[in-house]
This record gives sequence, C-alpha cells and structure tokens, in this order.
Amino acid sequence: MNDLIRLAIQKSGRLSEDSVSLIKECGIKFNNGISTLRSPSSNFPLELLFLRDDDIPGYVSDGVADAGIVGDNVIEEKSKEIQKIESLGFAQCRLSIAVPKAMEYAGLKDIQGLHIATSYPKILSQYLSTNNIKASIHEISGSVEIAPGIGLAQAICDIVSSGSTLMSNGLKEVETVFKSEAILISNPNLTPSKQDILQQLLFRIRAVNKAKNYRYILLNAPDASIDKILTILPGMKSPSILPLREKGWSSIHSVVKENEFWKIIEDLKAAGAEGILVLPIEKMII
Ligand code: PRT
Ligand code: ZN
Repeated sequence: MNDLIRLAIQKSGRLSEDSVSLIKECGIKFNNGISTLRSPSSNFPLELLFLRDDDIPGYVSDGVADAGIVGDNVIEEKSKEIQKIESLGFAQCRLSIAVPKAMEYAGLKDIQGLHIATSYPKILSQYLSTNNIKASIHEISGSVEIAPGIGLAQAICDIVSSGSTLMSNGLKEVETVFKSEAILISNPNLTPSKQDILQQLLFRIRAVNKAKNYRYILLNAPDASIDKILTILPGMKSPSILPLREKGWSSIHSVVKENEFWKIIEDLKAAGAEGILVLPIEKMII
C-alpha cells in the first residue's frame, strides 16, 4: 500500500478556515467536506483529520496523526512530544495578563499574591516563576474574562487579539506572557516515507506562504531613469528589463515585498516610472 500522512486540523473554530485554505492553496484536493471526521485527498498522499484543537498535540505525539496545524499556545500548554516544523503566519494572538482598569499597575510585582484565572496554567506558572512572582492560579476552561467581574479572581491570563474583549469587560492588558500563531507540527518519529511526504507538503506550504508576502511589479520607464529605478527595486535576483516599441523606453519587471510596497511605489514615481502594474503572486519558489 502506498503511504500517506494524516494531518490533524481544527474541526471548527478560529484555525479551521485558514488551515483548509492553506492546504487547498497547496493544490491538495478533497472530495468530502469537513462534516466528516476524516477526509482523504484525491491527488496527494494525505488524509485530513478534523479534531478539537486541544487534542491535536496529543494525537500527533501518539502517532494517531502524523502532523497537525495548531496554535503555539496550545502546543506549549500541552507540552507533548512533537516537533515544530513551520510557523504558518495565521491565528496570530498573544497570551496576556490583564487586570481591572481601575487597578493601579506599575509592574509585575503588582501581580504578587493575586488570584489569576486562566485556561493556560502551565504557561502562566512558568512565566511567573521565571519572573520570581508568586500568585495563585485558578484554572478555568472558558469565559476567563468575566472572572474578575464575578469575584472569582483579581486578574486573568488569556488570549488577546484585538483587545476588544478585555475592554468590554473592564480589563486592561498589562503583560504579554506568550506570542502565538498557527504552527505545523509533526510526530518526531515518522517513517522515512512519511517524512518524505511531509517534506513535499512543506515545500508547497513555503511556496504559497512566501508568495503571500510579495507582489509582482511591472512598470515603464525612460531608459535614462533605469539606473535610478534599479536602486529602488530589489528583485529576486535582478529585475528583467525589456525594450518597449517606443524608442528610449523600457519595461521593468520585478518582485517587491508587500510591506515595502507603498513606500517603493512613491520612490518609483518620483524616479520617472509610469504605467505601474502590481499583481499578486500565486506560488513562489526560490
Ligand atoms: O472547539 P475547539 O477546542 O477546537 O476550539 P477553541 O474554542 O478552544 O479555540 P478557538 O477556535 O477559539 O481558537 C483556536 C486558536 O486560535 C487559539 O488556540 C489561538 O491559538 C488562536 N486565536 C487567535 C485565538 C484568538 N486569536 C482569539 N482572539 N483564540 C481565542 N481568541 C479569543 C480569546 O480567548 C478571547 O475570548 O478571542 C477573545 C479575544 O479576542 P479579542 O479580539 O477581543 O482580543
Ligand atoms: Zn480548544
């Protein structure tokens, strides 16, 4: 029988959509929807398993799944024997300590002796002991942000992304304990043939994710401006320059980083570039 890898992803929640999109962008197709527990691919040796995110590190370390996509916060909290393969750039958030808005807060020492509610007792207790702070940790599994309001705790340690949940519960974020994003993990003892499939998957994931950070740019410029424009455009190796039908003009093609894009466009216009086109890149292999 030909080998395949079982990739565990979250069945329903904040990681689900981005995990499925990433696999699809890798050109991996599925016949079944995520209403099933498992879904084999029709064109790649991979089967998706749809699980609760908290169970993913355990299943991967037990070998029920060969690999998984899960938040780093869950990986650290569960401390299972798994290998972190690649940061995936989505589900970015942070685990933070928050206190009631009215509380005066000058630094971590103000946490000393407090009752802190959290769903992440392991990460929090490590953080407190590294910083020599003694506090009592109350583990609760959900709605952590309401704990101070109902008198269950004086502070909380919970996942924050925009900060609006804290704000609407009268809390303020005072310390970042851990920064997290979705991570591709694997079982540390994969057979060589599963390892090989995982590497093929990783190759595709990197090509897809790299492309998301770049744009393809085309522009026309008078030949006299080319030298100046080339100092602005980094390119992958070096930009392509093609002569236009109109004498004394060329078309320049290159690749720019998404986050440098607006700054570069202004510089290019100032240097004489015209007819600038910017296109998304689907895959990028370098
Ligand atoms: O059912 P299952 O157990 O699979 O899912 P779950 O409910 O445990 O997890 P889910 O889907 O809520 O989150 C999955 C993962 O997404 C988390 O483990 C994080 O790695 C990541 N993530 C990213 C977040 C957030 N952003 C986030 N904002 N997880 C939770 N939140 C919650 C947070 O707990 C708080 O209640 O959103 C609220 C704060 O959001 P803001 O934007 O108001 O600050
Ligand atoms: Zn969960």
